[in-house]
Amino acid sequence: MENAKEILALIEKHDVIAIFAHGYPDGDCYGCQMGLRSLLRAHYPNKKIYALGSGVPKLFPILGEMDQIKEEDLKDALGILVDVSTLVRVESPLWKACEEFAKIDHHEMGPNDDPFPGPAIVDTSRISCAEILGDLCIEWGFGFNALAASSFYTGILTDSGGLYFEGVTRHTCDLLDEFFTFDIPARKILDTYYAEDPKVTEYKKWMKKNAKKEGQVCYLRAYPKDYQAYGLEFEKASSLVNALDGLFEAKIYVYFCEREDGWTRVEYRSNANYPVVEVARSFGGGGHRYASGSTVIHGKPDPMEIVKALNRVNGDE
Ligand SMILES: [Mn+2]
Repeated sequence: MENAKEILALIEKHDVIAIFAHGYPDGDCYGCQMGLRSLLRAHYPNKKIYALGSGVPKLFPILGEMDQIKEEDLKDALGILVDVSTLVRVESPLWKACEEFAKIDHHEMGPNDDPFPGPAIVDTSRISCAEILGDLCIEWGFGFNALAASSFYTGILTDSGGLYFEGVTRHTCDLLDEFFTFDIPARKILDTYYAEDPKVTEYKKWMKKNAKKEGQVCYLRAYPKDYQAYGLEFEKASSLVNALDGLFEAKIYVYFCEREDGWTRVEYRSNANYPVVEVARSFGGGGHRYASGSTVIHGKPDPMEIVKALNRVNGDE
């Protein structure tokens, strides 16, 4: 890879290197940051190497914490983007303090994105950025260590849905084979990453207890006082419609979650092949055939009218 040499030359040139990732960090971008930081620090003990952004706090005890630095610390720095396609999508605003940039990624650039200002290695066929970075570190002659192997493992396993999604190849497995020459706390990493917040678990119990049934429809209305009692924000609480799945053996379930300003997110689901999208559309929303959404604003339309409309839906074949 031609750009691999160019990026390595930049790494050798700069005494300060900051590794950046995307907002709402996931296992792949955080794993790439932790893995690359660990290998760069091992290989260049005299350089300052930082991983910036919020990371995945649940995994900090296993894979490491993010660095807390100031803009001044990045004088003449190289910024390396991992798992993020453009500077504007980088989570930490500190990227602005860097002098030069490089990028390793598996995302497509948007048609309106500015060209990336530095050498980039992008392969959109890869299941995770960690897989590309793993190859690159081999090409650069950085031996892996247990922390880097565990970090890249995290990226590959989480972005591939546990090797489930399209895009996992023999090569993915070869890399994993390499990583497992180290003692990787594989089960612990994934258990920790996928562990549900206990507040969410408790709120879901409340949801199940308070849901109602009308005809073929299971429905629940939730108000700020309901989810706030469990310490949840609207964004999280309103995303939990699937907690109603299977209740009362209903064909359709619908969840009305109101925000503090009276705006209500309405989520419709059917796991029994009852198409809900037409009803969602008739109330100004849309989505997929069996998973849709709409909104209610200050009680309009009346949520019970939505429940009634859903009771008129017939199942597919
Ligand atoms: Mn990724």
